[in-house]
Amino acid sequence: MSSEGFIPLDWSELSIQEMERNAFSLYKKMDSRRTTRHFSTKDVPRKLIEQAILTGSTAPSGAHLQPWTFVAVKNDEIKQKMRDAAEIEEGKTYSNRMPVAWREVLEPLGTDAIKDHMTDAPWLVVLFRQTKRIRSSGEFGPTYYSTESCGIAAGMFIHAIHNMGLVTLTHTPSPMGFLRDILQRPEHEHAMLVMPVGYPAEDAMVPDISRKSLDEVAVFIE
Ligand code: IYR
Repeated sequence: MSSEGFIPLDWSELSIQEMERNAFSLYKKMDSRRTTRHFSTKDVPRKLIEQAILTGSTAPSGAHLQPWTFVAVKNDEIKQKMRDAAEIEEGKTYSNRMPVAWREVLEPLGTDAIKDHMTDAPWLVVLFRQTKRIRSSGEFGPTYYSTESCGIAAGMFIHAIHNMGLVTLTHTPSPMGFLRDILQRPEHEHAMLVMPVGYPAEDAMVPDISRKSLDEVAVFIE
């Protein structure tokens, strides 16, 4: 491999003890993350949202195309518009589009078509997936693995929000086409997730559920 265009990797080895300490403390931190639908209206400085977006944007991506746009909405009128549109779609989903097999797994989570979080949370961050990019010729070209790339970026954004002491929710109003219209994004951008960000409400509740054990989620072949 030619070294032109490459720089040395900035990396230093940690002891196994340090790695174990870091691994355990990150696990404890991430295991304390919960998704709540109950947000306070307390303001969050824009700087914190910028920092979380920058963290999400460190995600690896297909051909390093970074095929994401994070739209962070604080404007109350726009948030209300987004909520109204989401409630119309979700009203249809919850009342007749949702099959029984889906309903039965959602029931313990207590979700419904009322989207208070979309106007209570001070920020609504919408992650758009870019399906195309501009080539050096000026024409559109495809992006690669944009779903995987944006999924990773969303995970890192969620991590950043939790790490700074705030809460978020991965909300998926469906279908999501209205977000492109309201937020005036180009046709090649597809909304993937709406993430309200803020402080939890004082009386915020979460479902009493647990996570799968290591044995249930992993197979080791040594
Ligand atoms: N999109 C709806 C329904 C919903 C679907 C799943 I899968 C969830 O884990 C939670 C909700 C909503 O956001 O309410």
